Amino acid sequence: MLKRTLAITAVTVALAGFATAAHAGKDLDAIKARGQILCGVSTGLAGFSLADSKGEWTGLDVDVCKAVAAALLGDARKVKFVPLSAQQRFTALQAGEVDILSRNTTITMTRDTSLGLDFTGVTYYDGQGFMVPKKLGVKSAKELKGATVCVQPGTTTELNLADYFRANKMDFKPVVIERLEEVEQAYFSGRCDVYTTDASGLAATRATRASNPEDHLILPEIISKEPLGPAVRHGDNQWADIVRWTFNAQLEAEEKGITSKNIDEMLASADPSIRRLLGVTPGMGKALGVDEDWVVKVIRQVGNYGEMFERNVGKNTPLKLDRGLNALWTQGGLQYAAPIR
Ligand SMILES: N[C@@H](CCC(=O)N[C@@H](CS)C(=O)NCC(=O)O)C(=O)O
Repeated sequence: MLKRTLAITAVTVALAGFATAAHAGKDLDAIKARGQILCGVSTGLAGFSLADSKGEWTGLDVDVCKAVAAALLGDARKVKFVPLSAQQRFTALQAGEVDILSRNTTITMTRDTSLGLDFTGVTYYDGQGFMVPKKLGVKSAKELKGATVCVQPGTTTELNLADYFRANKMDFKPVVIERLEEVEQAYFSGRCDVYTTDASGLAATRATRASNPEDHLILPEIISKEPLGPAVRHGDNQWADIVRWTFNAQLEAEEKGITSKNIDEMLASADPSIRRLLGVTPGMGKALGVDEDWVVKVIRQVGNYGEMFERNVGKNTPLKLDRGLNALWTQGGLQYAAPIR
């Protein structure tokens, strides 16, 4: 019995040593020394990441980085946003120009493996769609044989487009343009019959760039799975953990009914899981290497997942998106956080 206890102690000591080593991640050290997170976002897509005339960024992808800054640095404003095109984004992350990529990026096997990235969760479950001018009279993607299709390079969109037309034995003419504004312009000026991207992107483009949104139809077919989420590069597991658990905490807060409005009352809750999440019962902050009230800072400054969703892309925004797949698992959706314990 004593032997066994000693053996367990030895393992525990070894694990503790390992945990300390993992704490010395170079990316996390650099962020702390800088006092700011470098967050790669898109060049400007309403609802996800868009800068106003004063250079203030808003959007769901923007809030993901703000939440991490609140958890780690105590202040959601300690983020510098770096706009990146689809084609620039992975090299920028690999080269250390940004610490995190939060830019409607689809998790795929090649990106996770060959590109040396780690995706930490799905912040928006999406799928690829098509938009056409109503005057074309097209009602289904199956009628797009021979169409000219506007698409951005370096995206899953470009690959799915080719797969879909091939699988349906249809030919098409791709018009491949790197800059978002230019690809949108090409579509609206009639250079292409069709514009294809993630359905959320179609909603954003139609609502904010069309001279009359009513003139455009988003076709019913969703041709792919596009689980969008933040990514970090390989090499600093603790930094990846902070990004991963900040988002899980925002989901868990929504599940427990904790919002930026009621956070003070919630701090007095007797529910053990709420007390643990909010650090009233300490332990989770220490485990992650951040302050015990990390989730309080996130919720107070950015809100829970539902608040973040509604503020940026929900029913009362130009995008008017339903929660759909992004509802919590308790409401028929896919958003399901691993337990914080
Ligand atoms: N989710 C797809 C597509 C992402 C993507 O780049 N979409 C375009 C069209 S919605 C975009 O965000 N463009 C913004 C930009 O180029 O700054 C991917 O990860 O490849």
